[in-house]
Amino acid sequence: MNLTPADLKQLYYQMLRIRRVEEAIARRYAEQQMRCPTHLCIGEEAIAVGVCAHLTNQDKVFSNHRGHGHYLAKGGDLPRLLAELYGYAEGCCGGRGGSMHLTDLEAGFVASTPIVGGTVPLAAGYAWAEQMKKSGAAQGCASVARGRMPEATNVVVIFFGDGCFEEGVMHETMNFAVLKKLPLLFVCENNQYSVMTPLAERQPKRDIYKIAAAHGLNAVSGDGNRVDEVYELARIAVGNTRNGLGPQFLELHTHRWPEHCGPNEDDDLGYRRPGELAEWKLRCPLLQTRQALLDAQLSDDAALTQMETRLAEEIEQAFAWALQGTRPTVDSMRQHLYA
Ligand SMILES: Cc1ncc(C[n+]2csc(CCOP(=O)(O)OP(=O)(O)O)c2C)c(N)n1
Ligand SMILES: [Mg+2]
Repeated sequence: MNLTPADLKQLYYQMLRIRRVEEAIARRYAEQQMRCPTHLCIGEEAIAVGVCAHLTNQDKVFSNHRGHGHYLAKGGDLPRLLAELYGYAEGCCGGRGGSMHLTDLEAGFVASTPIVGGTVPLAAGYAWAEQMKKSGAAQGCASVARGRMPEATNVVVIFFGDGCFEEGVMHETMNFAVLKKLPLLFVCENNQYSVMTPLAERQPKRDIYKIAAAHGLNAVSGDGNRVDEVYELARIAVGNTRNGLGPQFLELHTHRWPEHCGPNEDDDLGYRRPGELAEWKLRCPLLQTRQALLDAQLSDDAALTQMETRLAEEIEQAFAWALQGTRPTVDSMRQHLYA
């Protein structure tokens, strides 16, 4: 393992930050001020954090409808995320997109969209552009002609779910990415469900990562609730991608705790196996990491409480800023439209 004590503490902090932000959104949702559909990632935080820990500011992330964790882990601005949920012009998407259209170009978080699979080919296109820039093709081979060695490739990461893996565009994109040897990392968050339908009712019994491998990707699977495991698998996959070994694929097993869309729990609906949610809660990525930190005496109760206080303050301030937002004006309605 290449994980230092400082890294582990940082990973825990980032996961806790996402968890507390999501919980605060869930609490505030009942006030009826946020009117956009909101898909929370509580229970799945380790994947975004463990992968994004290896990305530079130049690397890019594309995400899906469940994107808050990816956005925050990549360094997206928290107050502007919250303003977006409230539909204010100060939001990261000008208040026009809501929870499922996030962007923070400065942080390298390019886009999330609600159309399942919609961002997958966009990420491939971005990776292709990065590859062309590196080879000099995009500048008419100027850097190659001058004999300059191009720098290591920037990496593009696409996060998506097990349901998305069933979209045709997913397979077209994997095929194209392998063909062109794109610097693209596919991260499948396999939480076993697409809305309320379990994987076993949607696909024959087989491993998702093996299908990716059949497309020619370097593909592995792992425990998406162990941030140390995600971190290690992502370290190798990001390194391979950066060093020109072509597209890589991670299938990470996890579980979403809240309802598919909205701030509540929905275990009473009965689409999960009895006891399934409780089992996953025992495997909480935060609990496991917290225990590891305490067991190895890398942290103590006082330090962890201080972390909580710091985060509570940050989140409260971010909400206070977001709530002072203004509505987009009516005369701006036709801006940013393409026809
Ligand atoms: C093309 C398309 N089909 C259907 C939907 C409705 N829909 C929204 S999220 C979702 C489930 C996606 O499941 P998965 O990719 O596993 O992500 P998860 O919600 O489990 O994180 C569906 C079917 C959609 N938004 N877009
Ligand atoms: Mg799913």
